[in-house]
Amino acid sequence: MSLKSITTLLALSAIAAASHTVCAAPAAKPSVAEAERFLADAEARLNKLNIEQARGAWVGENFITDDTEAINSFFAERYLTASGEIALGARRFNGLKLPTDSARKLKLLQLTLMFSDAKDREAYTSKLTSMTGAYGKGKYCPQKADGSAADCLALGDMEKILAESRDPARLKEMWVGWHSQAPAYRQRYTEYVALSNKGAKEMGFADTGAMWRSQYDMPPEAFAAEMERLWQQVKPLYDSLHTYTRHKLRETYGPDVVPATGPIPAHLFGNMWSQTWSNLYPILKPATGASSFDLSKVLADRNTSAKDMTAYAERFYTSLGMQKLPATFWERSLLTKPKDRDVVCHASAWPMDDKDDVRIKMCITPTAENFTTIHHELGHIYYYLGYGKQPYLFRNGANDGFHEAIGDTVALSITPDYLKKVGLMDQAQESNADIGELLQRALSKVAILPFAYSVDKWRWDVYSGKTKPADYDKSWWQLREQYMGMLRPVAMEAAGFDAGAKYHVAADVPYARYFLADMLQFQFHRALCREAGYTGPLHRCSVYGNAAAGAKFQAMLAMGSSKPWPEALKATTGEDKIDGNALLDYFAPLKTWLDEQNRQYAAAGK
Ligand code: X8Z
Ligand code: ZN
Repeated sequence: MSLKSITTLLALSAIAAASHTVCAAPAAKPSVAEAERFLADAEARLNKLNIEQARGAWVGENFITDDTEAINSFFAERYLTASGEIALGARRFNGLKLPTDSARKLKLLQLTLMFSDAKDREAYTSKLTSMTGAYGKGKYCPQKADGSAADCLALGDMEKILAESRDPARLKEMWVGWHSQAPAYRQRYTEYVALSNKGAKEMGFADTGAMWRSQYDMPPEAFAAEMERLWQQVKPLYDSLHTYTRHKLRETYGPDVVPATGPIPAHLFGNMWSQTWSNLYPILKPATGASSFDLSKVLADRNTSAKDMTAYAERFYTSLGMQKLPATFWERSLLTKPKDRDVVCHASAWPMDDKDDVRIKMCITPTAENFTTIHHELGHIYYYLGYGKQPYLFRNGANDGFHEAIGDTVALSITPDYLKKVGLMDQAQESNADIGELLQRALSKVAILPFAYSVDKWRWDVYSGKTKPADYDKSWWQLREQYMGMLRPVAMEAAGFDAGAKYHVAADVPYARYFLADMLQFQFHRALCREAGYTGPLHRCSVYGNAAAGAKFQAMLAMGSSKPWPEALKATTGEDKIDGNALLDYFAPLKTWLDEQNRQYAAAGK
């Protein structure tokens, strides 16, 4: 069937669905064969448009100009037009008894926005691409004392200062400098939210947040309850880490900067969004018994190139039996920040076609944090390659949390023993410093939990209309205080837009995925270590080079989204629920240690 006839068919079925007159001839019940044909056509059409869309987005984010922004929206809009038409057309087959795979495809097709008005569709895509571009171009240009402009700082420059400086005034300046960029697109975001909701409602969802929560093989309310259950499970561990961190920050910055109780100013955590605190490790590390090993220093001293960093990660995956990255990956990826143009530096992984054109876009520098992130990005890449043979609609993660968890699972295997094996750590280096190692990991994996939960709690309320545009910042900081125990370092501004200073808000990428991934990766790690026959403490397990663990992992990657995620989880881990216990077990020795430190501080009256 040609594309044109699909469109005509869809238009007719939409009219039929809208008709309630009793005298109209009843619409013929569609047959299974028709449904199968519809699905095959839809997949072929979307596959083609998706390749175009990926190219438009790639140039849009790699060479930010007004023209590439327009190209990006043009192709995004074409895809959205088709996916909306198809989603509407798919309704005709709802209720028909179909083979399991086809029924699943039919359902997946309808989890989307749909705009019947082309003007809305155009406004929606152009606002989105322009916000992503504005985020990528954002710069803070400090003024010198004499009023003349100093060099402008890009986000990466400011992140480096936040990571390394211990001068609270400088930290505050960087924090405020970056957060003052987002108000420029606050109005656009407000309009974008309204448009997005319109598209969600046309498809039958209460709002866009409800559509996001519907992507998990369960009703949206059940998903929200799951998120809360998981948060309650891990909250005590976060609280212990937060309390310990407060004591250390007070020792560093003094009681005037860090209060004894209540929320802590957000600029002191070594990260622009205070979402991971790894850069505080030198302040927080145990007084005795901690390893003095510093991977960032090793990578920087050796001038490890972006390509070499990526090759370390690739070798981990090939050691598990996965393929080498295709030559085009190396030719087409962007691995370092270009000097002569604006790009969206936020790391991302791209499936460009239905073959093996996969790419990374990341501004890699030789740090331990980037070393982990490149393993994260290759996790996405190997998922793309792993499910590459699935039909279009199943070329996706079992859920988006799975997608985010693959590379993180691999990165949990970056242990001292592994680093020695690949020559990044001296053989003589102490590797019996468990608490320090666990603390270092907790500073990213535990610290991020309330952040990852509350970003979408904020958006769910924005999309539902519970939070009005005038209250964006009020609600954002109410959640930061309640869940993260943090405070805005300076008073709020009338038209502020702090949420927009986070990439995923400006680019409208859902965030609950990282919360789920944080739990899932420990479940996967435990299962893979078991598969490898490992029985020791989980933080010392590395599955590097283990074929059995690799085969187990690859089987999950190959499934894509062809089955409801609990089945993929069960096949890999034996569990069918996402659960915080694997994470809690992993960090149990650290929890005991943190609680003991906190007891000692309390006993000393601090
Ligand atoms: O955005 C990312 C990845 C790309 S999917 C670099 N992450 C989240 C973030 O940076 O906020 C990874 C962990 C959390
Ligand atoms: Zn990711």
